[in-house]
This record gives sequence, C-alpha cells and structure tokens, in this order.
Amino acid sequence: MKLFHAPPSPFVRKVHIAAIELGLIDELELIPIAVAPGMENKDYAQKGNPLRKIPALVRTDGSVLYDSGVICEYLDARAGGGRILPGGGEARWTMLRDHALANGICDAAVLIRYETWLRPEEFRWDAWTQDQWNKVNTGLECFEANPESCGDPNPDLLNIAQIGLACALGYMDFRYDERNWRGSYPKLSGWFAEVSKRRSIAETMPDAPAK
Ligand SMILES: N[C@@H](CCC(=O)N[C@@H](CS)C(=O)NCC(=O)O)C(=O)O
Repeated sequence: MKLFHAPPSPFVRKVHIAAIELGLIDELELIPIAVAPGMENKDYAQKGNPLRKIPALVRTDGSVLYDSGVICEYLDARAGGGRILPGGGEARWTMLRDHALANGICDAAVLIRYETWLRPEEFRWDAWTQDQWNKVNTGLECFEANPESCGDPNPDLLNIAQIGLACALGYMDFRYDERNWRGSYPKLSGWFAEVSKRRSIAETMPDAPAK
C-alpha cells in the first residue's frame, strides 16, 4: 500500500503511528508529497485525494482511501479489527468523540499555520486566528480535565484517540514551541512525556521544518 506522506502533517503522522502500533508499517510505502492551499497538485487530485489533502492511502487493488480517520479504521480492520478502537459498544462512541476532538485541535492548529505563514500579511484576520487558538485551547483543556480521555500512556497498543492527541501535542511542539503548552496543561505534559517513549511516537517526530 502507498501512503501519501509529509512528516510535518499531524494527520499523516496519525496514520503512520497507527501503522506502527498495528504492526503494518512494512506494508506501507511512504510517498512524499508537498501540499498546501493554493498548490494545484493536479496529479494528486486525480490519483489521491480530490481535495488535495493528505493523507491518502492507495490500497493494493489501486483504490484510494482518505481521510486520516478512515485510513486508521481501515488499518485497524486489516489488523484484525477492534485493536486501536473498539468494534462496537459505548466505548467506541466515546473514543470516536475523543478522536474527533484531537482532530479538531489539529485542524485549528494547521489552519493557523496557513493563515500566519501563507496568507499575505495585509489579508490576515487576527480575530479569526485568535478564535482558532481558542479552539485549540478549549480542546486541550478538555483533555487536561478528563484524564480518562487521555488514557493509560503505557498500554499494549495506543488507541486512535490517544494517537490523535499525541499528534496534536507533537504539532504544538513542532510549530508553536514558543507558546509553551506544557505550562498550561501539566497533566497532558506528563502524559505526553510517557507516550513519547514509544517507538511509534519517537520514530515519527516531525523534525523537518519544510512542508
Ligand atoms: N480531515 C483531514 C485533514 C487533512 C489535512 O488538512 N491535511 C493538511 C496537511 S496537515 C493538508 O493536506 N492541507 C492541504 C490543503 O488544505 O490544501 C484528515 O484527517 O485527513
């Protein structure tokens, strides 16, 4: 299978981590691609994701899956099912909700990056950016206040919500280190320190500054 990939993307990283956790990483070929709003990427729009967003997964039969949550569910099913998210029951809904919260934090953080890096300075909208920061903060506050949503940082397998949260915190470190999120969220800080010792997290650090 081929995974369209860029190390800085928290969404791509989520799939990468899930593949390592599930023991499927050797089945994935990482195809580097640069994406950003405004880049045409016509070929990728045809062969990958028509929305030109990453990740997209090309399966062995040539069919394509996106977005990151769908790909993670597919990998889970391929690894037997019920491994990084429960196959059913109340626990599944709670975990999908927590995953959506982590994903929303990533969405807001990535949009801020586009606003402050890509958009010409004269068109920037400060109130909008502050609103996105508010979403990041209230999302992180929710995890900080609900340790059960973060879960055990040393499980046999990370679950999809934990993977999403680790990607959100990793993206904060990568793009917004100066904001020192650890000072505001001490429980998340301790949780992330433990989780970061895992192979899946350590090997997928977004260390390349260019997108
Ligand atoms: N909901 C999507 C979000 C993917 C996403 O926004 N990826 C960013 C990279 S971090 C992207 O492809 N941006 C390019 C664009 O918006 O044109 C997912 O979970 O896969």
